[in-house]
Amino acid sequence: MTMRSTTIVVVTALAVLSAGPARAQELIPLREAYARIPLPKPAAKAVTAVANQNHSASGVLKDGVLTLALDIVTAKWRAESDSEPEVPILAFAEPGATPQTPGPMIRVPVGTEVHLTLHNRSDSSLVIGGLRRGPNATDDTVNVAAAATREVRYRLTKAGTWYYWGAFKGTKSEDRLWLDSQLNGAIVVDAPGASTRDHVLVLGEWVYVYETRRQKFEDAMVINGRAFPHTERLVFPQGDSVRFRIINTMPFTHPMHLHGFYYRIEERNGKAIPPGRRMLTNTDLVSPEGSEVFSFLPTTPGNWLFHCHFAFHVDDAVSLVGSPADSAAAAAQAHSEHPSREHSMRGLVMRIQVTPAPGYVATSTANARKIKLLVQTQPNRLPGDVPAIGFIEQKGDSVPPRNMVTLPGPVLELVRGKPVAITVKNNLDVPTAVHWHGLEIESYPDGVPNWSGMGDKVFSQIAPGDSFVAEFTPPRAGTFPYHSHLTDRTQIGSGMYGAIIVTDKPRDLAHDHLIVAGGGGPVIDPSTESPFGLVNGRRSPPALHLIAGDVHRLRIVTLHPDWEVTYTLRNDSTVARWRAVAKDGADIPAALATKRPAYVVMGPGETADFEFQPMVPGEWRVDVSTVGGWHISLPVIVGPRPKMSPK
Ligand SMILES: [Cu+2]
Repeated sequence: MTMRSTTIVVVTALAVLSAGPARAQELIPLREAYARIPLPKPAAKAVTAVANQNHSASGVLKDGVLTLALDIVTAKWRAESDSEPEVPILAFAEPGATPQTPGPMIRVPVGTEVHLTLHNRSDSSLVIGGLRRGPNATDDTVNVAAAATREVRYRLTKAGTWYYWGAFKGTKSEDRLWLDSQLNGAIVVDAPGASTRDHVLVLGEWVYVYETRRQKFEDAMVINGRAFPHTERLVFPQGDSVRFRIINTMPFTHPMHLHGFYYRIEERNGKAIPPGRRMLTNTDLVSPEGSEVFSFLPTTPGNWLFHCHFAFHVDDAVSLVGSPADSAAAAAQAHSEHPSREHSMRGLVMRIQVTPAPGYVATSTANARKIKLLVQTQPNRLPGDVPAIGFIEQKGDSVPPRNMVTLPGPVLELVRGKPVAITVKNNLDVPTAVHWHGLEIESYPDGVPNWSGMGDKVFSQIAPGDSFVAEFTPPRAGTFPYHSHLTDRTQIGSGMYGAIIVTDKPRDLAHDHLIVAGGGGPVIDPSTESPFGLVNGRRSPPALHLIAGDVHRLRIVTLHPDWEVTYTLRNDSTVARWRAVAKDGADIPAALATKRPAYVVMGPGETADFEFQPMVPGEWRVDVSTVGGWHISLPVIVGPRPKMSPK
């Protein structure tokens, strides 16, 4: 995990929570993040920049030479709808054309020579980088003084996906905050014969930090220059394969999650992955300032999402909606709740619609096994006497106490190919929704409020006192999470998550162990060291018991809404070795199913299965920790194999 540069004083709270050089005291109460501040105003001479969906390449390609001119201009831009706040940016533009964010895409066959003219029409001296990939790529930059023109010629010799960027002179791409933050443009260099039928998605952030010590900020996170719900809506026919090229221009990771389908990662950070080593996944951490190229087959029609799984990258923390135009308005709003906070996703989200093939028939869920989950609160359950929000299973007719939850939620043990009907009863006084993360099921039970489903049959949120029956047939054996899909930071953060284990035969609990790390309460006090995380529902979780000499499966489910989580299986002197066997419920390719040091970093929504064979009795532990946040140790006690009883 790469951190934001420690040379800059200003670190956004978002970056602190995701990957920043956080000390505990730098964490702020999230309500402070909502105290709105006045936005900077665009200059009078600024022209309006438009969102660039990267549908076409720019410049003129002739005889192996791309001729391209890029101006850098002072612009104004709306990250959200045309009625939402307009903010100042610098933007790339082809001469005489409308400026764009992200800038014009450079897309050429490998070996193309580029003749690039850069003309800086802004008042600031800038540095442009990322134009080519090489051993010293980060230092391979061009300075362009204010009003100056520079010509550069170079050859793109390696196929891959990355981006060019601009920043104020003397700074680096990771230092950018707001004015220079949208100086990004996709670069795709295609291998000979490669298909260009794909979608290039550039993830960006505009962040205006008002006061560094309290870290008040206004922030927008965008995909191709627009924030959800104004991102492009993608429509694919069922059964027609799709390729995404994800480019992350931010200096921290994003756990990108695709609903409904697995994708296979073909390229990471500009490097192609050989076919035998391509992971099948549905949630993956895109590297800071990195890229990922993957393909998927939309086999099931309906409405789906592709989104970041950090809760605060898909909620109002990354929206300018409601940002005040002046400081008087800011003062008036300073302590008010954001009006839309409870209801909508924002930021790094895209809608995907898959149109049904003729004659499509949904998978039957006849004779489904019935499960009933209640969603409720339990007062004072979490550290700091905070109420938990979570699940509890109702078995038969005996209704569990109304003020009790199970942390994490009950393990849902499902059988591959066998339908279930899970009734979710909402005993909260606010709406909720439940997502069965990673399961390749029909759209309607997928759990995204006002979106999951098809045609007229669309899931709405589960109102207080109401129930929803999610009927589906899990097609794949593996380890999965389930969790709230509404106001994630509050509901997942307070305990509304659990594990689904799909198997072909009952689990051997002596050799099959579950580790669930998730939210343990929303952020309440910046000075508290680690109130936020739970492992198997506890801050001091009970030990796992293993048998020496036997092979054990450890299933890890990561569902903390705000943190990347690191797991290390070790004792005081040694990090153990384990074999990776599955990720996100899918078996990993044989070439990658190797023994390795027992260490893994996971983002929210990811699962991973490992095999561990301790040879002798002893004590181990799984250290579960986050950067600058909480740390929890899970004891692992290896005992001798029980003596066989005589026949
Ligand atoms: Cu994110």
